[in-house]
Amino acid sequence: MTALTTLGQFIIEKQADFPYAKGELSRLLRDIGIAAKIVNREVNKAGLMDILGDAGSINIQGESQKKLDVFANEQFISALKSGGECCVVVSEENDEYLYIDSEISKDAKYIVAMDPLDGSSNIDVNVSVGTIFSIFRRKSKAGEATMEDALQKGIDQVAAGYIIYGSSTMLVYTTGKGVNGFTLDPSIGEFCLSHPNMTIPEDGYIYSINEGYYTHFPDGVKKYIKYCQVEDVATQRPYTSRYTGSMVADLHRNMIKGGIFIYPITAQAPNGKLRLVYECNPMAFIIEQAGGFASNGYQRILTLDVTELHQRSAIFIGSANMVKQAEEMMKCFS
Ligand code: AHM
Ligand code: MG
Repeated sequence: MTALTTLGQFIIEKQADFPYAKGELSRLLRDIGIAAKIVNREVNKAGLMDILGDAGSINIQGESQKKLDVFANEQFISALKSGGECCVVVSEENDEYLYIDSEISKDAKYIVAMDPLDGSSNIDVNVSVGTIFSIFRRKSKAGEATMEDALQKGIDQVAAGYIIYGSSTMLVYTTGKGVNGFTLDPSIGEFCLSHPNMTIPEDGYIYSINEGYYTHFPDGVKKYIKYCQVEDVATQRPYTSRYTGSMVADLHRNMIKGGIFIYPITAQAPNGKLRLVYECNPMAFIIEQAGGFASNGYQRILTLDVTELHQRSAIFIGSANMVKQAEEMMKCFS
C-alpha cells in the first residue's frame, strides 16, 4: 500500500520549489482547500435543504444568482480574509474588486480571482459544478492595492486551480510546475493526492460545445464541428460529443481523456460568454501546464490584454493538436 499524501502535506513539500518564498502562497492554497471542503459539504446537501432557488439578487452580468453561489462566494472570501495572505479578491459574484482592508491582509502579496460556483444552473439537477481560482502577486508595493493589481494578464498567474464537486470531489491545481489532482476522502475530511503530474493527451476524440447555438457560430467553428462529425478511420472520426453546461466538468473530463472544449463568440454573445479573468485564464494556465493549449481562436488566451474585471472571451481549450486545428479553421474565415 502506498502512503497517503494529503493536500496540506503536498503543499508543504512543494514549497521547496520556491526557494525564496516564505510560505505565503502555500498558506493561501491551504485556505482555499479549507473553504472548498465547506462548500463541498453544502453542495452535497443541496437536494436536502431549502437552499435551492434564486437568492433574489442579480449580478453584474444580469444573471440571477443561486443561493449556493452566494454561500460559496462568502466562504472563499472569509477563508481568504482570515488567512491574511490575500489583499484583493475578484469574484464573478462581485461587481467591483474587494480590497481586504484588515491589519493582517492590507499588505498581503497576493490577488485571488475566482468563480466561486461555476455552472450553478446545474445544481438544481444534480450535475457537477465547480470552483475556479487564479492567483497573482500584487504589482503595487504596499498600501491599498490598485486596479492594475487586479487586471493582470493570464501569463502572470503564479497559481491556478479548480475544484470539481462531482461523483467525487477533486481539487486540481498548478503553481507553474505541472498539475496535480487531489480527491476528497470524506471519511477523513482530507484532499488526498490521487492524480499526480496530470497530463492531457496531445490528441483527443471528444468535442464539447453547445451545438444548440450552431446557427449563431462563426464559420470557422461550424467548419470545425463538421470536421469532428465526418467519418474518417485514420483519425478515428467521428468524434464523440460531450457537453454538461459545467465548464469545470467538461474540461476535467477532457483533460483526462483528451478533447477540446469550445465556447466561441456567438450572435448573442459577440465577445463570448466566459469570463477571461476567473474562468478562461486559470483554466488556460492549468491546461497548458498539463501539456494542452488554450486560444481565443486566434491568440493564446494567456497573452490577451485584460482591461475589465468581468471581460469576456471566446475560448478553444484542450488537447494541443485539436486546438491548433480549430485555430487553422478559424483562420480560413478571418
Ligand atoms: P456561469 O458562470 O454563469 O455558471 O456560466 C458559465 C457556464 C460554464 O460552466 C458553461 O460551460 C457555460 O456557462 C454553459 O453555457 P451555455 O448554457 O450557454 O452553453
Ligand atoms: Mg462562471
